[in-house]
Amino acid sequence: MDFILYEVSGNVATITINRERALNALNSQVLDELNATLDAVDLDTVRCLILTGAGPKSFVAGADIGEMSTLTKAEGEAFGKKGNDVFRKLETFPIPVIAAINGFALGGGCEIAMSCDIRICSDNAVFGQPEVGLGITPGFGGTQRLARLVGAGYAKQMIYTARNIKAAEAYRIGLVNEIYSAEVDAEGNVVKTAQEVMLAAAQKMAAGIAKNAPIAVRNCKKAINDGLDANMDDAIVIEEKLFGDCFETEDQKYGMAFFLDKNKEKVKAPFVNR
Ligand code: CO8
Repeated sequence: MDFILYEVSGNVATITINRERALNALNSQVLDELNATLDAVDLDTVRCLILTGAGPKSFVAGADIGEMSTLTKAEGEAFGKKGNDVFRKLETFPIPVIAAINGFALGGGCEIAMSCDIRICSDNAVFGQPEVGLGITPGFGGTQRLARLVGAGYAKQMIYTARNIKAAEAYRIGLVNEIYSAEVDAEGNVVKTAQEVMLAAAQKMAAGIAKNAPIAVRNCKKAINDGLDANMDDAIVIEEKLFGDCFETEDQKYGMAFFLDKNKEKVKAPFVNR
């Protein structure tokens, strides 16, 4: 892999888009490598993924404008499909994915973040869908996911104006869940950068998710995702099936037996993912 780093620590894996000299812009090779990386995740071990970008400046500064600049209509559509297929794989990935956004999240960068389950960012993050300023529409799901996440009004404003927004505004409209700033000592020296603080928070959140019953967590993701696309009557049935699916698993039996056990000295064992 030239442009993707993959690290596993305990039950948490981190995928880093590593094309720093182009601010981690997504070209075809990055998309292919990301696709292959997702296919290779060992779901017996990994229970939560973190997606981030290399360097302190940019998460992903969009699709690669150089590569797109000479595309024909058919090639443009094919490039859009390539991105959409990978992003949809991320969105429907069986385990939760946290986007740890360390700077620019523009165009395809904002779109890939929106394909993740949870978004947190450092205070230098900048979000935007600048495509109409380049003569195209958002093409990796931006028109669809942004409207679903922040409502049609804000989505249309961001997309039509092509105006970038800072972390505080992204937080206000619900595009990110949390913003992290640098840790400074009493003299004002930076002890940890905002990026380091945010990545530590992402690891902590991921570890917190990973210690819960994995089959239940996966079923929650599927219930929320599938239910959002259904009417309430069908959505409730989706939940019922995924709720029922958890019963008779070893983790359900153990989790409930642990609660019911009145022995005060008991220590909770890790869930076994069965
Ligand atoms: N594509 C290719 N290269 C990029 C991109 C990009 N999206 N963004 C940055 N780079 C490169 C620059 O060309 C530059 O390279 P070099 O050093 O070789 O000149 C390097 O990264 C550093 O960038 P800058 O010098 O511009 O850094 P600045 O700090 O001055 O500016 C910005 C940072 C503001 C992020 C600026 O780089 C910028 O505006 N980048 C483009 C952002 C953008 O418009 N993104 C949206 C692209 S369109 C898109 O994502 C559509 C997705 C759907 C596609 C559907 C396909 C059909």
